[in-house]
Amino acid sequence: MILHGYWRSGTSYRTRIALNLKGLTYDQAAVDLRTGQQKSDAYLAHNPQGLVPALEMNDGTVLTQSPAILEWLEEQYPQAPLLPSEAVARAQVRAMAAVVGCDIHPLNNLRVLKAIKGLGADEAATSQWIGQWIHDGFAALEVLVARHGKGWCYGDQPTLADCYLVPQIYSARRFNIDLSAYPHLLAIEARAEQHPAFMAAHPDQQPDADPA
Ligand SMILES: N[C@@H](CCC(=O)N[C@@H](CS)C(=O)NCC(=O)O)C(=O)O
Repeated sequence: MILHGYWRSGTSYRTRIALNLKGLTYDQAAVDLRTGQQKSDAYLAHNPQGLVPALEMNDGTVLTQSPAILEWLEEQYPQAPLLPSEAVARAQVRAMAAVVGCDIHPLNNLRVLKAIKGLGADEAATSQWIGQWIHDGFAALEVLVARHGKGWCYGDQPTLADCYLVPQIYSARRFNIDLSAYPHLLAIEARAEQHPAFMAAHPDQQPDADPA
């Protein structure tokens, strides 16, 4: 498999975590978002939406949209399950993932930030916008993790929810968001820093990492 992605992209990061948790090997093809490579003809052939990630299978089939990719991985590779066995618990894990995937990340994505800047938002207004959606979602997740977590977002094993949360915390740190109000989320971040699948998925560990 080839993961087309970008080292600092949260959606690529969440996909790498899921692949690693399942013990799958994959190659990576870097799509440089800074230079607009996601809009190149070559990449648009993989994903007409011009967004990363895309997962190319060995037979050439390409999957897009990280939620669909993660659900496919879960169905195709049931080892190290990312979802609990009970239906209500599965819905609760998916709900936690959706707080990030539907209600935080899309509002702070590169193209959305470019759009609000294009409408006249300056740096301060853009930072306020970013912080608003992160705090809104993290406040709810803090309650949910306190309720359901026993070391991870849900229970004592990493689930889909952790695949989404950890990259969003990384992104919040890049945006200098004060996370002190979220001790349960910070405990998961600390745990992920010690977990091999999360460590290997970290942006700084990727072949295209360019922290300069
Ligand atoms: N819902 C999509 C969102 C993908 C997405 O927004 N990817 C970002 C990187 S995290 C991207 O490619 N941004 C490029 C751009 O905005 O031009 C998914 O989960 O795969």
